[in-house]
Amino acid sequence: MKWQGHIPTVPNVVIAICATLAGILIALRFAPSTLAHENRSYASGASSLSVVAIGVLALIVVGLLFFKSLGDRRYQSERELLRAFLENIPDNVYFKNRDSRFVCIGRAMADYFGLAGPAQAVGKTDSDIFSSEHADQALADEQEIIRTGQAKIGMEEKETWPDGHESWTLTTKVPMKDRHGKIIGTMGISHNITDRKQAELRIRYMALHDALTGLPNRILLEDRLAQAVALARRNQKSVAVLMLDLDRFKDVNDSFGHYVGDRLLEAVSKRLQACLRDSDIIARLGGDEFVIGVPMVADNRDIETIAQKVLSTLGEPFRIEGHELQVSASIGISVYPADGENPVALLQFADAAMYEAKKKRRGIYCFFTPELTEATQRRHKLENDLYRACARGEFVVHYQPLVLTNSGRITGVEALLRWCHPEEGLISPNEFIPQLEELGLIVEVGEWVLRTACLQNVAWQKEGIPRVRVTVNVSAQQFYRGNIVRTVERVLRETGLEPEWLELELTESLTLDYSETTIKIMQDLKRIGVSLSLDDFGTGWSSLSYLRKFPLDRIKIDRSFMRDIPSEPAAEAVVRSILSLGRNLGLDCIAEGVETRQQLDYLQKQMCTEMQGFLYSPALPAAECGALLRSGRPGFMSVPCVPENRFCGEYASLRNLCLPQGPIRI
Ligand SMILES: Nc1nc2c(ncn2[C@@H]2O[C@H](COP(=O)(O)OP(=O)(O)OP(=O)(O)O)[C@@H](O)[C@H]2O)c(=O)[nH]1
Ligand SMILES: [Mg+2]
Repeated sequence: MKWQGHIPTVPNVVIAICATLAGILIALRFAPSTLAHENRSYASGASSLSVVAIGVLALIVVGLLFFKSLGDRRYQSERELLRAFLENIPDNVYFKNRDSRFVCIGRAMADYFGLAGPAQAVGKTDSDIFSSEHADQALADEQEIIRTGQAKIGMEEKETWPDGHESWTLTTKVPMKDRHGKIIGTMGISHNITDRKQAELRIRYMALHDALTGLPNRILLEDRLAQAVALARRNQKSVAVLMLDLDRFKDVNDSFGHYVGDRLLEAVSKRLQACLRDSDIIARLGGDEFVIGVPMVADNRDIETIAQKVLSTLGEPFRIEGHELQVSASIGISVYPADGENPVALLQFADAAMYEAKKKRRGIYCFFTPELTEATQRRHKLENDLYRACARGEFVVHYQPLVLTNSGRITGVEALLRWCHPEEGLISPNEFIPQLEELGLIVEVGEWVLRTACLQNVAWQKEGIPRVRVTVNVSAQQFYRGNIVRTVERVLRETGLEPEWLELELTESLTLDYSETTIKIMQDLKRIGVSLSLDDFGTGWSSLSYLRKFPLDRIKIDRSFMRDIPSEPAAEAVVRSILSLGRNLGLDCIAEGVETRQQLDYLQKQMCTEMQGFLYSPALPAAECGALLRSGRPGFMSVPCVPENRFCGEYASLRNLCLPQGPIRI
């Protein structure tokens, strides 16, 4: 049964007084000497009075003892409850005196502190347990509670431990008062929220950092740049923003796989951090794009020194997963306050300058100039338009004849992608094909080109025109990610073109991956019955070993060698060597970019089988090319270039433009 009502507290002294009084009365009543001389009636009256008094006092004593026992039981039960609470509550519970020394703590808190038991905490302060950073704050909070009498409810406290690790608690601290309402200390309860807090911090970190390199992302970068700009404004200094993009990084992914690509990005980030100062801001915006913010710059010479240092540090070979990778980067630079006031504008201008650097010559840095804004706007517009171009059917395929050098007879046509922009007319493939790659549209568009070229060839064949092979360029993305074998099979089946009339042009850079995968894909393509040619031969590493390994039918000599014939003996020597190499390996050779009679004479002399170039014809719309095929016109033009063709001197095949044209420095 539980006692529900109020139990008066019976001090021991009251019981003692009552018991003493009762004792005195009993003594008086029964002491014979004291009563001997009293008269009998008085004696009998006093005797009965004292008996009554003794009885009353005895009752009082019994009553008091009863209440005391009840009080003791209640006290005992409260102590038990408190003990059970302190022993079992999983949160940290404590009582501290006015000096913020622990008077009592719960078992959980003792465990939390790493103590053998709660008793060990008595007399200790937070500074005996935590680092001073947290202890000072806790002391200040508790002293404020004692001073003001105001509780602190639901505070998030960060605790730093002597070994450096951190924990978080959700704490409520209230003043501890005695029965008279006097504040005698503080008491509190705190719940460990370290897991939740760490998850929150992780989410926050992820929201502000790049997952691969751990560098700040765009959001944090903009924030830091804003701080740098504010600091520079106060000190009349500049801030430089360097937008850095690795050159031909796609090739690393395509040749060695994304795993190696990722490791390279990490290594680049480490090198950047190592070569820059702690105060510099380094961020990764995504892909192979990094940004360096340099606060408090005095003049442009300092910026150039930094850009130069970054380029040369990245120029050192990287050793990744057993591969030695040689990379370069292009940097665009914008400067506060000369170019812009806010981070967004500075980043945009640095980006424009970076594109300019890529356009001029990769591996360099370029400062922003106002003229570049227009170019950037145009690029963004084209990007938007490109998405719609696919749906609206704005792409067309033109065909450039491949002819025998000795007779001028057409043996094939190369399918080349063109974009008829509704406002701007024909747009150079140099402008839009890299964007197709970036936007990830190249696989889709590449398949469309393949299908269109096959359909066109079938149409010409149906007309009875002498049969020629159609050559279609295959981008790296198509080759490795687009399931090219199944695509080619499907397109041939659907268009009805016999495989012998289709040739796929692969670029040398594709084949830098000597992996079994590359060879297997090539062999599967050969099994279908299509022929394979290696484009841009001589511009890459031209490893002779893969020429033997790969099931190729032809090699196409890069136009850059043709350009210097006959003026450059070295170019002649290279072409001669390639032709002889091809002959020895049983491969036909096609010379690209033939524009003059002298070049043709040279090729004839060197017994190069086929050629392609303006000397015979530029790339033509299907109808015109069909007319040329129908006429079977042999011979060559004397004019090196057809004026109405906007891409005079172009060799912008689909693949040529999405893969490197220069030596690949991987
Ligand atoms: N390995 C890896 N590749 C990525 C990642 N994010 C983007 N990429 C690839 O990075 C490449 C970035 O290519 P770009 O900078 O546009 O092209 P690039 O080949 O470097 O050529 P340029 O920059 O024009 O010299 C794309 O192929 C992306 O698929 C990533 O996290 N890891
Ligand atoms: Mg790049």
